[in-house]
Amino acid sequence: MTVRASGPVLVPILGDQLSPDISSLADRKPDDTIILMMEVSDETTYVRHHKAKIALILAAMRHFAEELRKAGWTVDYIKLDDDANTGSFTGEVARAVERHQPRGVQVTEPGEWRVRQDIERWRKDLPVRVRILPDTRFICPLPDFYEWAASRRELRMEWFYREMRRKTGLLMEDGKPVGGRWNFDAENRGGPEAGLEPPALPAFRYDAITHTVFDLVSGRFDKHFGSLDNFGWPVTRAQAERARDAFLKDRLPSFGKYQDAMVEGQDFLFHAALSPAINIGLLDPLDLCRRAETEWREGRAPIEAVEGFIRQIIGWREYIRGMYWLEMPGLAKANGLDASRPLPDFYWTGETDMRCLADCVRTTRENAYAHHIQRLMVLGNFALLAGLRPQDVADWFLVVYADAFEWVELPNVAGMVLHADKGRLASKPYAASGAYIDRMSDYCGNCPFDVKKKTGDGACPFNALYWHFLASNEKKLAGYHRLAQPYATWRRMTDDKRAAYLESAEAFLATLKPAETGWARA
Ligand code: FAD
Ligand code: DLZ
Ligand code: SF4
Repeated sequence: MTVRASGPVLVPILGDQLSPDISSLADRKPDDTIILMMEVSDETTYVRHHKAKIALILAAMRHFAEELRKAGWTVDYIKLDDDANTGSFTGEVARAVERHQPRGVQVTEPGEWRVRQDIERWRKDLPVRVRILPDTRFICPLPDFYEWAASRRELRMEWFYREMRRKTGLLMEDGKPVGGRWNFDAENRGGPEAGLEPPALPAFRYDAITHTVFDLVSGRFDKHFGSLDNFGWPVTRAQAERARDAFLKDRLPSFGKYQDAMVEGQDFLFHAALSPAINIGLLDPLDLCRRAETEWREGRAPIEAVEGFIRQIIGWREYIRGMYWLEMPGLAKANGLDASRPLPDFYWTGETDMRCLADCVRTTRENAYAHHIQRLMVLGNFALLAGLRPQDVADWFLVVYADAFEWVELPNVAGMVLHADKGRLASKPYAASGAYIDRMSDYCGNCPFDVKKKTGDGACPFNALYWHFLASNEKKLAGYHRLAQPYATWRRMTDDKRAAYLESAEAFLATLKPAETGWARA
């Protein structure tokens, strides 16, 4: 390795590092730094992302380059269709090292394992020193998470969340949680009420940069899943801040109450719809939580809404990220329940009579978004109960959502939804029958299946699948304390009843048509 004393420092900034205070720039000065941003085909096609996800990232990257230039930085920006583009981060960094003869490369650690492996290789292969810096946009540094994990037998989010409350001081007074409780979840169980009309998300006017990206994506990725017709994501920091402010004012007050509700055609309800902006760096998670806290302190939003929202970010989001790095690379192959059924085609086509699934796939296709309870209790629950292959399910979730990056998608899918990690992340599988979906949504009233019917023709498939799942996994799950009650119920049933459930489920599973290959990976 040549250690040069002169030349600028080259700072590659990846597509989910679009934050002016990213750690790779913290000690840099504009007159001594070349920022490298790269649109590369490896990233646009390692899975065949939803068109809106690619458009979001490329448009946000191009705007961020402008923002940096206005702030005085030199940005070397490689576009996807530039002639000499090698198509990979590694190839582009190597070319930039040739071009700029830097004295060093410094980069903030990437979000994904796959890219981390590439960057580690730069250290060996590039003729300059490569520094990899921690991503300080996360509240919990990875070494702290590993230390926390090492000190526990069970890695439960709730305990981790309390540490994060103490660390940030959010919703704390004199070292104690405000309101005398850490968690107001019990108040957050509102179902769908008739006439629930959440305020619309703010609409953005897109400029020529964004329209050029739409054209590029429509042309080059026309075979990818999803539509650009409804594209409404913020692609600049100013737009993301407008989206944030609209959420805090209009939807946060009801966020808690309707967090678990599902209403057909109401795609965002009172959710933030801010995960894409947070994940790519247009919004800072801690700043967002402090603003949410202010809404409570100044009496504009109730504690159960604000605590619930802050828990999602400093609790779930941070915990999920820690678990990803703790469990990789094994997590990507985990299959603790030995699930082997291929993904059914309706996850891509939306063609199913099951109203809940059809609506969740529709919003996914139209918006590159479904809210948490749709992902967990409809799309995820079905995947769990039907015994779908974890790697197929993970690929699907990684492709279809604008906020999907492996560090956050994979622990949610393999851990929270599929229990493929044998319970490292969640203390029991979130398995539910049709009754849960009926209670929390208005789907069942419009569905050709009868949610009250347990077995046979016209019965809601979730009902038989639920018992089929428990029965098929009895050896692995019967010892779970939190499943003792359903297993006791199962054992109390007559043989005929059990057989009817199993037959109904098998008959339904036999109707599933496996998806064609090529949707997720070329
Ligand atoms: P809100 O419901 O308004 O929540 C506020 C914020 O909390 C979100 O923006 C997000 O930053 C954070 N958050 C909430 N729940 C989680 C969670 N379980 N994990 C991490 N952060 C959370 N989130 C992603 O950002 N990317 C993904 O690829 C992703 N895949 C998921 C896959 C499955 C199977 C499940 C069950 C959940 C997944 N989530 C993912 C978590 C969650 O569903 C989304 O963060 C949320 O739906 C984003 O919409 P929102 O901004 O309206 O969130
Ligand atoms: C997701 C994505 C896409 C579609 N395209 C690019 C790109 O062209 N250039 C880029 O820098 N990043 C892109 N990304 C985001 C990266 O996949 C993400 O930064 C890495 O996975 C690291 O987490
Ligand atoms: Fe979904 Fe069953 Fe309700 Fe139909 S009846 S919407 S399949 S839960």
